[in-house]
Amino acid sequence: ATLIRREDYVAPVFWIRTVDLCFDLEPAKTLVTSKMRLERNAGVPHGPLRLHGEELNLLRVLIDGESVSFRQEGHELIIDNVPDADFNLEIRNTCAPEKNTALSGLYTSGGGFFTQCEAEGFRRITYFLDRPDVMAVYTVTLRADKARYPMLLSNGNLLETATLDNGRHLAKWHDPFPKPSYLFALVAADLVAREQRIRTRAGKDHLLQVYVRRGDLEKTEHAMNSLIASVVWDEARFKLPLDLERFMVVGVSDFNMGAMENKGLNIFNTAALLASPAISTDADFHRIESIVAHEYFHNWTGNRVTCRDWFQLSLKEGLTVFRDQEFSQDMAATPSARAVCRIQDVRALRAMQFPEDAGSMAHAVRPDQYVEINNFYTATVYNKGAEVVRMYQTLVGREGFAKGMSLYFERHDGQAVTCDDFAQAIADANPGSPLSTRLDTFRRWYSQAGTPRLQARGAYDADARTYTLTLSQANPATPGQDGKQPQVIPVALGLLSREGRPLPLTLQGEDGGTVATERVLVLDQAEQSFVFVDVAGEPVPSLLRGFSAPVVLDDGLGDAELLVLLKHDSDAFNRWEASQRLALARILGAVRSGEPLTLDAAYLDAMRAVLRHADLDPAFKALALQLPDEAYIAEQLTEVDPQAVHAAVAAAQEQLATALQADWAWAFETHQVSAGYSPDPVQSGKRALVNLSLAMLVLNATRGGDGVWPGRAYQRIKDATNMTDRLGALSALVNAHAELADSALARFHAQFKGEALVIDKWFAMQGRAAEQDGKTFARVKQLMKHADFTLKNPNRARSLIFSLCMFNPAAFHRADAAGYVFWAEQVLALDAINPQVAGRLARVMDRWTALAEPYRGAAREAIVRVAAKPDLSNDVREIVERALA
Ligand code: HT7
Ligand code: ZN
Repeated sequence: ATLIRREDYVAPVFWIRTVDLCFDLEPAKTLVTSKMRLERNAGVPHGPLRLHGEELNLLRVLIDGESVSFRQEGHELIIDNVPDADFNLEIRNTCAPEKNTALSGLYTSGGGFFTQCEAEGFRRITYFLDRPDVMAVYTVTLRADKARYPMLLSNGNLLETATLDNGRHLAKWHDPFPKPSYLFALVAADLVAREQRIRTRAGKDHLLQVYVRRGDLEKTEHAMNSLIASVVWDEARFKLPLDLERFMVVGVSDFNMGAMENKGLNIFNTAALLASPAISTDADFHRIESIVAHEYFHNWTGNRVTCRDWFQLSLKEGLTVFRDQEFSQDMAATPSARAVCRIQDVRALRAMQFPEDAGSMAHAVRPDQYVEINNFYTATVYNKGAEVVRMYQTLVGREGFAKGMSLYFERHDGQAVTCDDFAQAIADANPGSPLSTRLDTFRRWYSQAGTPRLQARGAYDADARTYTLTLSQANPATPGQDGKQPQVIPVALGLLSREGRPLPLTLQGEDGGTVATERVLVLDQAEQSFVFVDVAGEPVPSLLRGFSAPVVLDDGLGDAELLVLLKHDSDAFNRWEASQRLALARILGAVRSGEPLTLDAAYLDAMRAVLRHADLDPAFKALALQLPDEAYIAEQLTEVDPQAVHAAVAAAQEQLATALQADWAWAFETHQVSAGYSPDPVQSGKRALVNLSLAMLVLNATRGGDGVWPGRAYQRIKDATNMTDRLGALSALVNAHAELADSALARFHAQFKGEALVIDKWFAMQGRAAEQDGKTFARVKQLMKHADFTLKNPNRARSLIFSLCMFNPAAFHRADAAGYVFWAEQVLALDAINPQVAGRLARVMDRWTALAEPYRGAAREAIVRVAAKPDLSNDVREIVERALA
């Protein structure tokens, strides 16, 4: 395996300007003819032409119509003698789509052909300069059996169709936009489309199409509405119009990730596309909207301006996640619903990215090296990358950021560029801003891995009426990186009086005219102090509002201050944060002391007050009353005993259920939705609170409380008119290991037999069920033998195996090591089928060195066992070797 380093980047020796591809599609053997126009890159030294190719059968190579000598070395086709002037290169090869279980390149699924080329899948279709800085104009001809593959799609515009002999037909497509090979796509399948014509603000007409299998058409309405909303939003917010006459979206059920932004032909995992109230939860509707938007937004951030090399991945992914997060917030409309979006994004960041930043795979937002690029589609590149983009906006303001985006496109439209180019454009568009005066320091967000620790301490001087806030930062060492330098940390803050009133914020040296009650301080040194004047009494600081930087904050606040923030903070994010901190302190106290957890009256009363609050949004209440994720709790500990963490969380859950039983019953009864189903924030917020309440009531019933609730949950599963309520009731029974759980699961399975996406949920729910005496683990082992289970479909494999290993720490980390043995077996089994999916599963062990014994030793043994396998994929080998380094 070769280590690829960012600093070794060299521009390509050749450009490919145009490519004419012709496919004769057959599942066992597809013939690919590629005719390219190449040109030497005058800017780099002469060298041979080296094309990438994997798992291909080469038939012929012609230059300007003449056969030419070539060499094949590893995954390269090398041609030493090529003309100095522009020339035509023709290559003919075959590939085997039906054998392609890795789902990278051209593969078959459900009787159709689909492609996935990011990051390096195009080289599994034909020989090419498969790197993002080589951008070509594509013309694509597809030939296939007409009855089996009536739809023949590729990027761009349809030029012609024709009927051929032997029941075959042809379609020819042309994409006028030069693009890197990772954005190429083709689909040949028996599909139907939902269509919508739209006229954009710019007065142009476009055809939007969502292609799916025949029976799924009615599940595409939400995706189409999301797509239309995305087009409208990008034009309004960033003045970025749809640049294609036809924009197609296709669903496929075998897919490695959520979706792919191929130019004009997005391909989606059906799990990220199909929705109906009967089969999808509110969370599914929300997720689909954001993924449809994400892929659409890539049309500018990724496709029109792409990445120079894969180290720059966050240039498109961090920026596009930021854009989809902003879109979701704007769609949410009310301030409270916006805050709920932000809370959910931060929760995901902390549960996924913080552990990554502290583990064996820690890497910078712009990594310095990789063996397998597929391993770097990470929470750091995506979610921390989005936080970095958010900080630009915080530092230059919303308008300043939009100006920066315009300059970025003015400068780089049609180019393959770097994260530095983006930073420069935002800074240049905002001269004199807190960003442009600190740009070099700000850039450290791209180069330094690890989550910075921000410490804040306040000192009030009653005589001088000043409040001095001292901020300091430190960033712990990560593999290969110690001695980090200070970063730019925007700290949005407010000060509250002890009674909860917002205080005016005037810094020493400013004229007293400033009356803002919220402002942003910029920390760019190891330590800085800020003196607020005219402060009437000792304030309660509300720091890092809206989570203004991806850091761990230590503000030293105790219960009394947190209770003030929980009650009064005008920043909903920090209000939620206070609820989490109160819970976290109690759970960590129990875990660290080894004493059983007992929730105190102050905490329970505060939670009751939140639940019963007259004005708070139900969605917010559900989030505030949810305990922190076990993964996030584990991150606060230097040595983690997952069973002790789980025991404390389970005890907290039970006590919350019992102490607030009457309040949960009240919340359940008073938040029912009677109107027709809509996934909007108001309805979904009520359902979230109702389902949380029901889960608490069922849990309490199984612990000796009011025994009526399991029966009510069972009845609700029968009567529910939407999947959110049905699944909520089912998971209440399953998580509490209620007696009725098994018959409810059987009933649910029978009802949704044949609905693959719902059966995925059925597996996932059992894989994620709260562990109790090893029951969940035993159930998963049993389900691996279920007739509906298969490792070949990534959604299904994830639904059961990942649910256990990734999302159920207490069921996975077993003292008898059976969880780790299971993990090793599944990583190896998956690696033989689909290395990308296996690589993801391998990541579960990233944090093994933080485990307490006996988990630590057993985890190491399992990793060593995987690493010992001689023919591991690069994907898995890189992960396990980094874990053991
Ligand atoms: N840009 C895409 C990332 C991607 C991918 C998608 C599907 C299968 C394999 C893949 N490898 C990389 C998806 C996105 O971020 O929008
Ligand atoms: Zn993306």
